[in-house]
Amino acid sequence: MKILLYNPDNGVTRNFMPHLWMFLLQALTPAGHEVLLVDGNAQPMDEAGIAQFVRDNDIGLVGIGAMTRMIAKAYRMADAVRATGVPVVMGGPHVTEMADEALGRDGGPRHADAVALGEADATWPRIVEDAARGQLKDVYAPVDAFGQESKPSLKEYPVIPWESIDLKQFNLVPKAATGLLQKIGEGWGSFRIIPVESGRGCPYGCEFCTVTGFFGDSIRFRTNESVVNELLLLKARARTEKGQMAVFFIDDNFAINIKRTKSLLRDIIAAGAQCHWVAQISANLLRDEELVDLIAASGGKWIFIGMESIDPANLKDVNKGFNKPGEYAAVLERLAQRNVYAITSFIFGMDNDTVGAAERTLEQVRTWPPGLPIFGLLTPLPATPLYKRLEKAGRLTRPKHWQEFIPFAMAHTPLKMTIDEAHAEVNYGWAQAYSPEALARAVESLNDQPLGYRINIFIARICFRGIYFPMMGKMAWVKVIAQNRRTIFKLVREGFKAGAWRGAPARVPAIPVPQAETGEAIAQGAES
Ligand code: B12
Ligand code: SF4
Repeated sequence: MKILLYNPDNGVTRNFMPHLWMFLLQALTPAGHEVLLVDGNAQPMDEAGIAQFVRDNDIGLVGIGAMTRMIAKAYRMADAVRATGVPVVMGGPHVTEMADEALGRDGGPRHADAVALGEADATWPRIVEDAARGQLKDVYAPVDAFGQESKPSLKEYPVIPWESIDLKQFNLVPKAATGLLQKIGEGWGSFRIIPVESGRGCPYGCEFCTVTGFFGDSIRFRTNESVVNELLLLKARARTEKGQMAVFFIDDNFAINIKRTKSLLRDIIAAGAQCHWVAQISANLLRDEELVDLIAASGGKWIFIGMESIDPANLKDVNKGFNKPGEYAAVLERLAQRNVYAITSFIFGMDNDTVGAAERTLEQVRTWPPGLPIFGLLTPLPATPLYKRLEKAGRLTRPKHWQEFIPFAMAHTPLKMTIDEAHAEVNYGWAQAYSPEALARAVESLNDQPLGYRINIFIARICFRGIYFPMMGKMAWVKVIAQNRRTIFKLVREGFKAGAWRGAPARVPAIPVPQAETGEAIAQGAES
């Protein structure tokens, strides 16, 4: 049987990275079946397109996975597939919580023939065999022989055959630039960010997050060896293709167990498996100097930190009191000293937010080493404690907000400002943090660094700007380039100066860095 695994875009924005679940399920598919992958983020497709694809390729089963914000598109695509007579199985965080919606048991239309609840590593082979026999069940739940929920230990992790997977659709180098870049610099024919997981689970239960409910609070890790081998495989592939590759460790908190993370990073270094990587790590764990040293030595370049708010009252409200705004600056400085920078994520529209929250946040951000601040709105995702609290309080204004996805739009009323005011805060955050002046300041703040670092922060800022101000089409790019022409000219001019690309002096800390406080067992905090 031929199987199509499809991940939709949300119809508005597109991800920069393929989704791990597709590669994982492909690797877990029993022998004798062929699996094709289409990620709508890389290969846009509409309803007619998917129906045609299914017919042209003689597909016998379609698997669709989606987050809440992609679910409306996912349902439309599922409907189009089912109209061709091919069964659809859906999985992922949204349908796990809203299985009745997907199966049409809530009074609405049915979109899926079957739903895979929770982690599908063990159920996927069964689903495939049932589908091949024409005997799909409605619901597949990961349970053991006693009917108890069971979670994969990850000790036996499948080998994802990166050496042979068709990754063409995930190349981030624009087609028009590929030829030129290949001529300029060996190794820039392609650039891909590949998701790799080293563990699952987070015990913290932040009020707005689905992770604790979905993956459970038991943390599970792959063996160091299996992670290292995967990195070696990816590096070999990038070398063969004369391309570039970076890894996104998608663990909710890559350093949730500091001792184990250090041992993994040491093994990566020992095996020569270093590559440029990004990971999510909570601020409190980055107090550990040795951990930060190992991050830098193993290739860590960007750390995603879910700061959420600079207001401790807000953090307490959403059960994330382990974040200490007072230490954010020191943490970021500690990373920057090793030329590791942070993607700092903030949420507006929290219950203690008042008008001016964005400017107050930016005042702090401007004093920190340059990074990539991102701003979102508090969103009640289905089945989260936040959703339940707001529903009980009658504060949900769009209780089924996922049925019509609107980017950066509140679905409930904040306590101390209006919905419009919350929208204005998020707009202000993005507009100020990504203005040509802010970009110029970020580049200038790295004047003591080699040119490559300055170019890196500039390109990263331009790309991240697109999260809020989507840059669709050539004209949008021309406009952004024109607005930032001063910074671009400056970087180009410097590129011609001798020595501009050389040497990376150690940065002198701008502020005193408190001593490390290591947590060797399961440490506090996690991000996503
Ligand atoms: C990496 C990641 C991203 C990446 C993009 C996704 C990517 N390309 O991988 C980035 C960083 C861009 C991102 C962005 C966002 N993300 Co995100 N992200 C994740 C993260 C950390 C890992 C995803 C992952 O690969 N997990 C590991 C795989 C193995 O698990 P999985 O995807 O769940 O798949 C398993 C099962 O679900 C199931 N399954 C999944 N799909 C399918 C399909 C079929 C057919 C079957 C049978 C089974 C199945 O089988 C898999 C194996 O067990 C998750 C948290 C997490 N730990 O999962 C959040 C998570 C998915 N993100 C979330 C959110 C909210 C967002 C944002 C909206 C955040 C924001 N406010 O901006 C944005 C939206 C992006 C967009 N374009 O619209 C939420 C989604 C919750 C929800 N109900 O939708 C999560 C769960 C985190 C959270 N805090 O709750 N994210
Ligand atoms: S620490 Fe991160 S992953 Fe864990 S519950 Fe909180 S937001 Fe979710």
